[in-house]
Amino acid sequence: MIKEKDYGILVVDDEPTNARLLTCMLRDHYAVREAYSGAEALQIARSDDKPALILLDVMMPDIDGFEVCRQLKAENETKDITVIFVTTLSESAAEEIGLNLGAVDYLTKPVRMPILRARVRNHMNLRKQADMLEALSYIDGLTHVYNRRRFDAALLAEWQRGRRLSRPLAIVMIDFDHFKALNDHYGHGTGDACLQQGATALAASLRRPTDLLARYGGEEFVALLPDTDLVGACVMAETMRQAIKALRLRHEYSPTASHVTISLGVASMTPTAACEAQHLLQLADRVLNQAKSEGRDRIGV
Ligand code: GH3
Ligand code: MG
Ligand code: MG
Ligand code: MG
Repeated sequence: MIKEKDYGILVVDDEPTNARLLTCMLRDHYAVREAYSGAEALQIARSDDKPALILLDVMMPDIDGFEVCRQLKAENETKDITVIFVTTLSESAAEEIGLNLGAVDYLTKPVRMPILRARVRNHMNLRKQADMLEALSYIDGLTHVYNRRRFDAALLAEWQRGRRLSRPLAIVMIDFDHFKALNDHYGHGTGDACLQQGATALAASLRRPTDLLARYGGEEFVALLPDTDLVGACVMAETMRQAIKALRLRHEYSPTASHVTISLGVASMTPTAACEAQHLLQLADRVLNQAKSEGRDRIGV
């Protein structure tokens, strides 16, 4: 999920000696990089390897620090980067501008090492707490896989990515068979435990770091598989079907099997402008219903 290496610092100052000084104060505790212009700072902030926190000079010849901050806060990809101004501009009017642009702090040069370290540490801790809360808001409380909220966001993002790169996107819809009967006869506690074990087994079936499993609601789950065609998604679906069977969870009241089984619906398509992501979901849902009506414990395609 969130790794310590994701909490790097970028020091931005057009005067390399100033940047070096700040780096020296922080490098024992953080991975610190340097940029010597506003443009360079923006480029690094927009990259995949973005810093968690930026120490930002104000007066720079190309794009000044205020403008850098304005652009960072205006863009979705960079708005969460913590910005602290470090500048010789000591007037309170400048400080007001900086803070109103969304910076969390404003330090004037020369900075004292203990103060800089303490402020960076405090802001970094706040940032980590915020990230942790956000991560928790994406997790299903019962099964600890992703929730519907996370799935909806991922589906949208992967749909756009697939469209941009003309790559197929696949969905596997998963529904536990005769789950009402399981609850009715063994109790809700057993039903819950079955969903927990089932979710763990389904999640363990995924192969790529970009694959995602979410609880779609109730006893329904969904796997989102970027860069996957129909054949690949069917292989994945069969792996998941077998994984649930292999748990051998007792279900003597199922009309179709003596153990817990799942039905799955598989759909894959290359996203286009003419179509919305919901269409892929509807396709998967339709073939899942087909798998149900054909006898359950099977894959609809
Ligand atoms: P089908 O094979 O057609 O899918 O039959 P089903 O009984 O699984 O389908 P139905 O939609 O009628 O029932 C779903 C059941 O799943 C009903 C509900 O009580 C149960 N369920 C949904 N969420 C939970 C949960 O969080 N815990 C437990 N224990 N049961 C749940
Ligand atoms: Mg400067
Ligand atoms: Mg259902
Ligand atoms: Mg069901």
